[in-house]
Amino acid sequence: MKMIINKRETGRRMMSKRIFFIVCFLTFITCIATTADAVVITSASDIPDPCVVDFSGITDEIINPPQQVGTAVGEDIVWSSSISFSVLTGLNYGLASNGQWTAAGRDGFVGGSDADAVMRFDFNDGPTRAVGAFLNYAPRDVIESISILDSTDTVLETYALSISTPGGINEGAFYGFLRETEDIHAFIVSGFTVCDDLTFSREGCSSCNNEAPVPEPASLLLLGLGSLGMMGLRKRFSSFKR
Ligand SMILES: [Ca+2]
Repeated sequence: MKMIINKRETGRRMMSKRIFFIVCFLTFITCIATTADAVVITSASDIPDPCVVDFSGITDEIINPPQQVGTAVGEDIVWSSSISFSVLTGLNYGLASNGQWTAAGRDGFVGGSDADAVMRFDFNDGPTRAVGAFLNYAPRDVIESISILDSTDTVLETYALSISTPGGINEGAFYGFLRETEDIHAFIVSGFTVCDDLTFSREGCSSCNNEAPVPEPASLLLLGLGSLGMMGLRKRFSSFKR
């Protein structure tokens, strides 16, 4: 009789330990998923309700930022730069070892024109939850990067770019961010960078194609691991009953 009681007591303790570890594991995963709010995206198709500023219709070179660039999509978007000779251009643009962007091929874009350039796009009609652009740069001894800012100019996320297109013509890569909440007020592009097809999320925008939003990896991971945890818990409860 004593042995049976001891056995039951040991089983109960083991069960409590298992439940404790499973709860700890799920809490840990929830913390990771909550912290990973923004996701770096590498395709314009990852942006829900995309609105695209393609900078087309510029035939010359406009220096002296800031400039209004959102008119074509019915938005107030101001492009500015820390460097006075950054350009909004419809001309050819050399990118050193990464090749060149041409007037005909890219039909207008913006260029930092200096390794220290910090270009920014301010979404003055309201924040967005996703933003990105087609990018390249003339490699210099700096870290070229993209960032997003909230309403107080606090950096929400930043990402170091790595683009290599030796001798390429009009080549580059799309990079941006997707967030769970609509809190991106500005998009920053740093370095001797060029930037075209600024794409952001805006419901009802005139250039939207309303593609279905892509589920975020962090949410999927949480859902998957949560289900696995529940399955394990159920299995252990049923074996304990037996
Ligand atoms: Ca363009």
